[in-house]
Formats: sequence, C-alpha cells, structure tokens
Amino acid sequence: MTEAPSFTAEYAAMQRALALAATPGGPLHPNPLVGCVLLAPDGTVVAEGYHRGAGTPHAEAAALAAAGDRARGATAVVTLEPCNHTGRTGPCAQALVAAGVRRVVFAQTDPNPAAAGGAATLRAAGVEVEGGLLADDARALNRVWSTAIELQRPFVTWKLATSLDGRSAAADGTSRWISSRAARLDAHRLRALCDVMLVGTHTVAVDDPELTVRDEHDRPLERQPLRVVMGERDLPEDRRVFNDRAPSLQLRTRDPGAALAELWRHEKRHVLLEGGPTLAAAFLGAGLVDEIVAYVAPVLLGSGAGAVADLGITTIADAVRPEVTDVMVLPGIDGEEPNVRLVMTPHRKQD
Ligand code: AOF
Ligand code: ZN
Repeated sequence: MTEAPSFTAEYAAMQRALALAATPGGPLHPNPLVGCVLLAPDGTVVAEGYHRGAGTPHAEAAALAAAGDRARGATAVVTLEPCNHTGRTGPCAQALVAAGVRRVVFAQTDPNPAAAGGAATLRAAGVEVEGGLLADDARALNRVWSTAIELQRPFVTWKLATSLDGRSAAADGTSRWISSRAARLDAHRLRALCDVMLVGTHTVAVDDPELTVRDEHDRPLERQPLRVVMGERDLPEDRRVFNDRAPSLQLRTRDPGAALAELWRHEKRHVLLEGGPTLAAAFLGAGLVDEIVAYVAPVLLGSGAGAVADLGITTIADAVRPEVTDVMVLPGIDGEEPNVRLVMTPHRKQD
C-alpha cells in the first residue's frame, strides 16, 4: 500500500487549495488568504477548508473539522506554512499533529515572525514536511500581505488621477471630474481592496472628500476601509471624512514613517494614498511607496496643482522612473473618452 499520494495528486490538490484560498474574492486584511486540502494516501480528497477572516478558523483547522477522524494518516496540502502560534486561533501545526496527519505539503513559507516555525514543529513531531510547491502562486495571491509582513509596515499604493499634463486640479482648485466615470469606478474597486485610505489635512480642508467605497450606483459598500487624515493642523468636525458612514481617525504627524508605524499597530496592511501632492511627495521622498496606480485622462488644463509636490529633482538624470507592470485602457461609458490606467513599481531604473 502506498503511504503518500502521488506528486500529481499533491500538485492538483495544491492548485485546488489555491483556488479555495481565493474563495472570499478579495483580501481578508489583516489576515492572508489560505486554502487547505486533505488527501488520503491513495490521493483522493478527504476534506477541504479555507480561511474566511480574522478570528475565524485557519484553513487547516477548517479542513480538519470537516475531516473528523478521516484526517488520521492523511496528507495536508496547504498554501501557507501551518502556523505555530496561538493568535486569535491556532496553533495549526499542533492541531495537524493531534489529528494524526502524517505528511504536510505547503506552498509559501510563513513570513510572519509571530506565526512562523510550523514546519519545524511538525518535523519534530515526526510529520513528513515539504515546502515550496507552487510557492510563487501562493505569494502572488497574498502579494500585498506578504510584502507588508516582510517590511513590518503597511503596503502603500499611491493612487493619482491626472489630466494629460499631469495636473490633479484646475487653477481655482476644482478637480471634479478630471477622470472619466469608468476610471472613478475602477478607483472604487481599488479602494475596496485596501484597508486604509490616507489623505492629508489640506485635502480634507479644501476638497472635503467623503472617502467611502461605493458601488456603481453610488451606494456605500458594507466593508469600509479606515479613513485616515494625516497632518498636524486642526480640522472642522463637519468635514465629510468624519461622518458616520465609515470609521475615521486623524494622525497628528507629518512623518510618513511614523504614520505607517501607527497604522501597523492598528493591524493595517494596505494603505491607499489618495492625496494630495504634499503627502505624495513626502511618501515618495521617504521611499515609502510600493506601488503607483495612475489614471490619466485626455484633458488639458495648462495650469493648476500637479499630482505631486516638489521632489527636489532639478535635472532629468535624477527623475524617478517607475517600472510599469500593467497598462490598461478604460473605455469611456456613455460617450466619454477613454482613460488610461498605469500600474507601476517605483524603483529607480539604473539604465
Ligand atoms: C490566517 N489563516 O488559514 C492561516 C494563517 O492571529 P491569527 O489567528 O489571526 O493568525 C494569523 C496568522 O496565522 C497569519 O498572519 C499567518 O501568519 C498564520 N496563518 N492565518 O489568517 C490561515 N493558516
Ligand atoms: Zn494556523
């Protein structure tokens, strides 16, 4: 009798575990997306599970609960190294041992120092462990979470919407609507993926944005990111960002590193930097932007504020040249002109 499933069965199970992990349809901040499949020695599926959000069972625990006694002698195929800690739940490594699982195949090594070490715990208990199967796919699934955990600060996406000449507002300060409706809808999709929307006090004082995530009918979604205003000056309480449609807070600092450290303490993993130009320059200058999403509209203004304030660049050789990872044309809705969306990583190119 074979004791472990074939490589083909484990590979297919990992693909299934990745699909299960993605079931929630979006990130589960502050937790990662994780899936687990339990296989019998002959390669048939015994049970499956996936994580549904902070405080709910981890993927392994969900699969073990579904398997009951049938977990004995099984192989657990899981997208993330089983955790070794007692956080809100867990620890999964011990739960797998207690259930009699004899082999564990995982994809991504857990980058979370608080939870890592599951593989060693399992091996010490006599469980066969293999890591790295489809690890790149697993990491890609939790790209933002993984980067944030590794950096021990939230991942920062800077979103900007500009005219053809790189301006975010006209000379009198008006900015509605430079981007097309299609671009604004796409930006709301982006907002829904993050767990913080960050703006400066100046933006709140002048533009008074509400900063909620809304659907195509302009209705607020159920899950709203935290709205954060950063800066030292006092703001009137009647600003829309402080209304009761979503949580909000003011961070009384101008230092991007200090703001991110505070948001990290609040377990925030993904910050969407929404403006304005001074805040964008401060984050770029501090090297604290991980991704740029730019919406460019075929609109000419000729004057008005640019998307980013002075970066101290005076000669072309010093220009910031982000690497473009994606370009998309957003066709116009109801006769509007198309807009372009660029996704970029702000590394300085050496050549
Ligand atoms: C998850 N889901 O399926 C697995 C996780 O404090 P907790 O209990 O929410 O644990 C969170 C950590 O546990 C997480 O950062 C990751 O390192 C590890 N594994 N987490 O949310 C899961 N397997
Ligand atoms: Zn766990």
